[in-house]
Amino acid sequence: MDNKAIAGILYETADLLEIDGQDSFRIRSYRNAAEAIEALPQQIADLIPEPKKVLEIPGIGKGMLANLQEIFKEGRLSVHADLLKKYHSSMLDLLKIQGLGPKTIALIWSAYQVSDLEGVEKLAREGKIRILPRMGEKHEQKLLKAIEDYRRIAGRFLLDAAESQAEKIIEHLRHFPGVEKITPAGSLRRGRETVGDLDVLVTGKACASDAQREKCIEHIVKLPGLMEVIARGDNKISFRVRGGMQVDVRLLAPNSFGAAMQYFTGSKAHNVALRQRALKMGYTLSEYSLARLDNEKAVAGKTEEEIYAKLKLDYIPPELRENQGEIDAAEEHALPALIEQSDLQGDVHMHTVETDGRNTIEEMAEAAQAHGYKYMAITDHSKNLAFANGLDDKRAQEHVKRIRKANEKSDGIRIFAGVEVDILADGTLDLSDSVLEQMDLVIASVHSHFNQSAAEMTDRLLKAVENPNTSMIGHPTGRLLLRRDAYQFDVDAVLKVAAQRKVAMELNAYPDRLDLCDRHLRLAKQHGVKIVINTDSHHTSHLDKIRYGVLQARRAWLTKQDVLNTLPAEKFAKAMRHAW
Ligand code: DGT
Ligand code: CA
Ligand code: CA
Ligand code: ZN
Repeated sequence: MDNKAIAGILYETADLLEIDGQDSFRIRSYRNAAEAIEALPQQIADLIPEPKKVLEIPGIGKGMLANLQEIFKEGRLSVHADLLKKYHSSMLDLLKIQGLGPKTIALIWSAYQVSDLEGVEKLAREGKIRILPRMGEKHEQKLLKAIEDYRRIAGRFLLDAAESQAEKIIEHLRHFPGVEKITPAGSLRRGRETVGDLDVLVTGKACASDAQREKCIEHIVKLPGLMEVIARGDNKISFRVRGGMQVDVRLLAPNSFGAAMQYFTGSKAHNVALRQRALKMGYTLSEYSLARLDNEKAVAGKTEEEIYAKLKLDYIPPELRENQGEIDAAEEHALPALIEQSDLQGDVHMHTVETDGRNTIEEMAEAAQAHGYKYMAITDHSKNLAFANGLDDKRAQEHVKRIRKANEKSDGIRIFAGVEVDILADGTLDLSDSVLEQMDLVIASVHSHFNQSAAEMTDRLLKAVENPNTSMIGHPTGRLLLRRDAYQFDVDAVLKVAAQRKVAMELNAYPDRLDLCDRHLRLAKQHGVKIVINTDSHHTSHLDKIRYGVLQARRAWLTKQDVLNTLPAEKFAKAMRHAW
């Protein structure tokens, strides 16, 4: 057992002791030991034969030494096993719910002998939590909300985290002899806003025989950061990496690589619909091939393209594979020409050192130019965002002058002067109209009072949309992925007025926002509202994040025509003044 596993047992024991109502000194001793062992440079297993050395580790006394000896001798810790018998391992999941501490869990246990998430949720829905001592209806509602949040968030990761993990795996495998292709599949390839587990497909000679795959898997196990192997088969390995992400790697023969790509890219709903179509046409579609039903002969499998073609469909880009009408559209040759990153001519939401950015106007301009953009905009914060050192009227005007000067000096990129102005609680904007009028573009954003009622928030946003200086609404729903829900408002009503007023909606590409989301973007398009894809960069390195925005735009079926910052500079400037 490695240090990580030992620490895990000790942490769990501490949690279970707490649920059991044991004294805090004892609980603390398990946590301290777990922390010490986690941080140890050498393996505790190597020290066990020399108990003196173990006792030298700060946080480990005689009692804990005995525990460790027991773990190594018996492969288990009896305190831990007994507690798990008394309660249930599902109790440990309950601890991850916000607002559910060991005391409450113990209380629920003693009243109902319930220890799992579903059970607690059921009790709360039946009103059985509120009647417990020190509880109440409000507490119960909060608990239900926390369970819901936990379900949605638990075990999911932001797109950029999944992508960088995929890159590490690619880097690790790239030079392994016989590996020819390594490709992420699953939700990452579809560009979903968050990723559950990471699916990676590998092919080449290294995957041709059992013996070769075995060797390749041996190499994969040495991936830096791999914490725990979950399952290992002859053409698949699942493991967990530091930070908790699960990765499924599959090794595939080259002649079925396309079928595997198609299958493991998903989505499940798309695959089910596609398989039904195949059956109707006399084929069977699997992760190995598209084959004839009558004689089982494979007719396609090497590439995805040939599979879709055999099914008499245009090629369906991964971002559209959600069973949202893409199969019918592909049959009718009616798939949209999805926007591409190279269509974008500028990025028009970025901050500088004048407020909470890390770089100067000139540095941001240089970076944007290196990105190949024809134009950009500096859009610093307004004064309501005090912690960001937001601009008041006077500073905003001085800043505009600086931006204009930088624009005159710059060669090859046009720098628009803009601002990201706060939409105050009452819907008015945080800078004077006379100042806003001097800007080339105004992004109006909500950064405060997120808890207004849906009706208030709708009015607030409508008022901002109706301000003649507003060019677009920034990160329109305010959500922070895996952290904070969108504020509540009537999206339809706001989009309707935005279409009339020709006010654009931002697609904030930052991977923890992706706001508007794919669903709302599609709705915006139906309403005739145009989109601007921005990074909201606070550093030159953030400009790269634009690709996550492009992915979401593609998932929403958007084309170049739906996105204003594909326009040349002059036309774009007019669009920011409600002329598109
Ligand atoms: P995630 O991991 O929750 O972000 O979402 P996915 O889409 O990556 O889902 P995952 O990892 O469970 O499976 C990867 C792909 O494999 C999925 O998109 C479609 C395919 N797949 C998995 N299970 C099934 C299944 O039971 N039936 C079919 N048709 N396809 C499946
Ligand atoms: Ca997955
Ligand atoms: Ca998976
Ligand atoms: Zn903002």
